[in-house]
Amino acid sequence: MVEGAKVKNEKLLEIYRTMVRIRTFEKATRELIKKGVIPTRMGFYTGQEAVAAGVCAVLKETDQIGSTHRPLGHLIAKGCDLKKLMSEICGKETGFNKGKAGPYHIFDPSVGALGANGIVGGSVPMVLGYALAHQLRGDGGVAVAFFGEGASNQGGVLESMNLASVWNLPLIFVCENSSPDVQTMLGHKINYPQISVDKISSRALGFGMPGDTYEGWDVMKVYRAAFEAVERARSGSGPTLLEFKVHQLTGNIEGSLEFFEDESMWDPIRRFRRELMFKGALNEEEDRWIRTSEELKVKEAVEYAIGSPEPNVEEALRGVFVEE
Ligand SMILES: Cc1ncc(C[n+]2csc(CCOP(=O)(O)OP(=O)(O)O)c2C)c(N)n1
Repeated sequence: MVEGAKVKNEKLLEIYRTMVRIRTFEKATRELIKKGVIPTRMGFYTGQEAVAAGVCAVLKETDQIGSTHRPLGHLIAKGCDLKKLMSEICGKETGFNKGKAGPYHIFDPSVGALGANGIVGGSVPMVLGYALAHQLRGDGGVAVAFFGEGASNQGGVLESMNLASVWNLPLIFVCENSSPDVQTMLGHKINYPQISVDKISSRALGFGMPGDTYEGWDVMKVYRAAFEAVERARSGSGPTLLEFKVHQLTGNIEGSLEFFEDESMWDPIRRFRRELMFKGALNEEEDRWIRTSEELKVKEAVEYAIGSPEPNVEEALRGVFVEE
C-alpha cells in the first residue's frame, strides 16, 4: 500500500521542517568554516535534503542508518541533537564523540545514527550488521544504508547487496546519485564519470531484489518509495535498492562552487514549500515561523559549540584503543 495520498498535513510539515533544519544548519556550518571556528574542510548535503528527510520520516528511533562523508542531512533527519552535533564538528568536548570523530565519523547510537563515514561506502557493511541483528532478534526493526553513486562500485557495498538478498535482511539501500547527467544539466563541469550504467537501481536485478529510480528532489516521491521499501523490510520480505537522482546545489566541499539555491528549479525545499502552499497546508506566516524557529535552534547550537571547552590533551587517546 502506498501511504502517499493519506499523508497528514502534520507529517508533511514535520518533513518540511526537517529539510529547513538541514539547510539552516549547513549554512551556519559553512560560515563557521570560513571563520576558522571549524578546523577542517567537510562535505555538504545542500540540495539533497528531500532524500534524508523523506526516508527518515518513515523510520523509528529504534531503526538505524549508516551515513556518508556528507552526513549532516542524514544525521539531522534521524534526530541527532543539534548542539552535540555542532560541538562535534567544532572538535569540542561536548560533541557526540568528545570531538574525536569530527565531521567525518560522527556516531550517535541513541537515535540510531550509526555513523558518518569518511571511507566511501564504509558504512554499508556496518549497517548490514544492524539489519542482521534486527532479523536475529525478530524485533521488526530495519536499517538504511545511504551511499553515493561512486560508493556503489565499492566491493563492500556490492557484497552487502548480495548478503542482504541471500539472507533476506530488513535493509534498505539508498543510493543518492549526483552523477554527471544531473550535474551537466546544472552546468557543472564534470572531470570524470564514476559509473558505467545510467541507473544504479538496475544493479538490484543482479542481486535478486527490487529496485527503482526516483527524482530525489521531490520529497513526496522519496517518502512514498521509502514507505513501501520499509514496509517490505519490516514484514520480512527483504531488502530493496532505492536510487534517488539528486542535485548538489552547492559544491559538496565548502568553497568549491557558488551557492545558487534561489535560482534552482531543482531546489527540493523551494519545490516542497510551493506544493504545501498550493495544498493549503502552509501559509506565508507559518513558513516564516518555521524558518525563524529553525534559525534560532541552529544559533543556539552554534553558541553552545563555541562556548564549549576544547578536550583535554590527556583525553586524546582515551576511548580510541581497547582498554584492558
Ligand atoms: C575508500 C575511499 N576511496 C576514495 C575516497 C576519496 N573520495 C572521497 S569522496 C569521493 C567520491 C565519492 O563519490 P560518491 O560516493 O558518489 O559521493 P558524492 O560524489 O555524492 O559525494 C572519493 C572518491 C574515500 N574517501 N574513500
